[in-house]
Formats: sequence, C-alpha cells, structure tokens
Amino acid sequence: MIKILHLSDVHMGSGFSHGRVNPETGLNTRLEDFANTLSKCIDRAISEPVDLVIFGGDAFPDSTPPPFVKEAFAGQFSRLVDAEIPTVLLVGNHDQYSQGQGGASLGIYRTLGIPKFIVGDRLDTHRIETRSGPVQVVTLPWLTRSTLMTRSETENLSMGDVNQLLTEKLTIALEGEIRRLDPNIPTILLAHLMADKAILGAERFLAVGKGFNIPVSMLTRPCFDYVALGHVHKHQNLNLSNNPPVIYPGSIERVDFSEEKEDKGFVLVNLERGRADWEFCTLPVRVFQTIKVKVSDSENPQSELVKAIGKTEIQDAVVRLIYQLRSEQLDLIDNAELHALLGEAHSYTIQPELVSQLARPRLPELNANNSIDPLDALKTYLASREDLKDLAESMLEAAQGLLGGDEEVRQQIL
Ligand SMILES: [Mn+2]
Repeated sequence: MIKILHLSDVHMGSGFSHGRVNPETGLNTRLEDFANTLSKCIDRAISEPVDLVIFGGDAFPDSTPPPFVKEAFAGQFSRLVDAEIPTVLLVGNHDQYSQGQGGASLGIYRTLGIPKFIVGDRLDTHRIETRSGPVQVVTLPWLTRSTLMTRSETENLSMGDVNQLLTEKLTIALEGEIRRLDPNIPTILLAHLMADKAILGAERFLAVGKGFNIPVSMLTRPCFDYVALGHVHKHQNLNLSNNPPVIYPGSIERVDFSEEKEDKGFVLVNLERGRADWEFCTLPVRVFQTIKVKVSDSENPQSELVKAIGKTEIQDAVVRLIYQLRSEQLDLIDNAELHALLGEAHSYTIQPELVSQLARPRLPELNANNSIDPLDALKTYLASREDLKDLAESMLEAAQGLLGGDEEVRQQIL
C-alpha cells in the first residue's frame, strides 16, 4: 500500500487585495496565510509520513512571481526533500511562461537535479521508487491548442471541431504512454485540465476564455488506479463509482469570494494496483464573509446595516459589505460607524449600490445614445469597478487581442 498526499492550485501570491501588510514582517498577510496553509499540507505529509506527494499545478498566479513568493513556495516543498519524500510538481496553466513556449516557473526545480523531485511539464511517465514500493505517475500538464496543433490545422474549423480534433490527438498521445506502463505497478494519472463534468470555482475568472475540455471517459481507464487532477478550485470527485477516483482536491486557500462557501483541503490516498482509498482532509483556512443587505425599503437603513454586521462572524475574516439603498437615503448612512464595526475583520470592503441607478445605465458614458469604441467602453466600465481592479489589465489585454483578431493572442487567451 502506497500512501500519497495530493494537493493542487496553491496560487501562492494571489489575493493580496484581501490582506494587509503585516508590520512585523513587511509581507502581505494573504501571502502568510497561503504559506501557512501550505505548511499544514507539508506537515501532514511528513507526520504520516506519506510515500509520495503529488501537486496538481498552478503554484503561483503567473509564471514570474517575485522572489519572496517563490521562496515561500520552495521553502515548504524543500521540507519534503529533507524528509526524503518523493514529489511530483505538475505544471498548470498559470505556471507556463508565454503559454509554455518559454518554459515554466517550476522548471527550475528540475534544473537543481534533486533526486526524486520531479517536474511534470510534458506528457511523460515517471517510475518512482517509494519506501512502500514502486509507483508510476503519468504527468499531463496543461495543454494549449498550440501544443497539439499547428495553425494551419485549425484554420477554417469551428471551436467545436477544434475541440474534437484536440481530444483525438490527446487520446493518441495518452495511448502511447499507456502502452509503456507496467501493468503490475500502481499507477496515477496526474493532470492539469478542465474535465467536461467539473463544477467551476474561481478558475473561471482567473483564465479569460476557456481552454478545451477533456471528457472524463478519457481519464477513467482501468490502467489508472487514481486520477489526480488540478485546475478546478472546488474539491470534487468526477467518478462516483471510484473505479478509479477522478479527484480535484481544489485550491488550498480561498483565492477570492467565489470560493467563500467551499471547503478547502487536500486528499490522502492509499493506493495499490486496482484500488485507491481516498479521503478529503479539510484545512482551517481564513473565512470569507459576504454581508448583503437591501436597505432601500427601510426607514432606518443605518440600523439595518448595524444589525446585519452584528449577526455575522467577522472576527479575522475577509469581509465584504454590499448594501442597496436609494440615493435619498445616503445622508442616513454613518460610514464612520460602519468602518468602526468592520474593524475587527481581517480586511473588509464596503460596496453601496444605489437602487435608483440600477434601472438606468449606471455609467452616463455608456448611455445607448453615445457611440463609443468597444475598448473605451470596457475601460470606462472597468474604471467604475473597484472589485475588478486586479483583473482590469489582463481583461483589457484579452479584449485587445480578441478585437484585433490576433491569432497569437487568441491562442494565449484560450
Ligand atoms: Mn489552472
């Protein structure tokens, strides 16, 4: 029996807008949260101890994180090297530089040449000798259309046809790996992909557009005893009959408010040939709380807001207060009191929405009577959305690419 810890989507260095600077360390508290949560995964790997750790991809928000973010990640995984626990790091879409053409942020770990510390940046099979015997890991990193197809092949094809062709190509490539497998050794498929049955989390906001979806039937092959996935941030098993389990462990920390209600954790697996028993282990991560109140019908909107805040556990949480009111109620709101009440949260935002404005175009610049360049319209819209601030630049880049019909950019986005 081989014991495995499967984690994914660490996204170390993201969500800084939900944190604040820790005056003692000078670091953003969300970086400290992510590092602390990753350390709990590594603690468990060492205390068990497991025979193998597999990481499903997306180490950082992009492939060129600043050095202190890289260190926070490497500092935890180096503990596995010290504990002599073999580790496989798979490359996700966020780890690829210029969509794979320029290498990946995790490639440096292979360059170091640490024994049994493997980087999965291509479709390949790795036979790993663990303390409890050998195991095979087939690595399938994030694939883009340009990895599998040339531009001339995709010309004049619809998106549906392209997906079909990609699926066929990948099936053939995977078949090649499957034929090389030793049928007597426990086998894992470790893949960063969007499966066609997955329920989405924040990743749908993190990647503009979508890549191609992989049918679950391509993964549920009898040669695989456990299918370890990464990419989708919501934990789920895509094959309830468990023959084999097809598991997204999800992200280890909440990346944004879309993950507010999700449990976060990692998966422990007991593996033998023909059988995988797995268990989702939750992590005690920082709480996100949305307080949403409609006070537009209230005589006393301030007391409604105070009551709503009082009813919510906000201590040390990342909080957003969203309330709807009429413009003539604005004078009834005591912002200083709201700030004072929310002060015990870890961080908070207050987002008032004027209901009288909801019926009309919210931005006068975007009135239907004005003709405006689509890109300017998007800029105007983004300027009005404080909550999209972090995404604004990449959204504009993506829009420019799409509007310009630039195939290069289209491929990068998709
Ligand atoms: Mn991903």
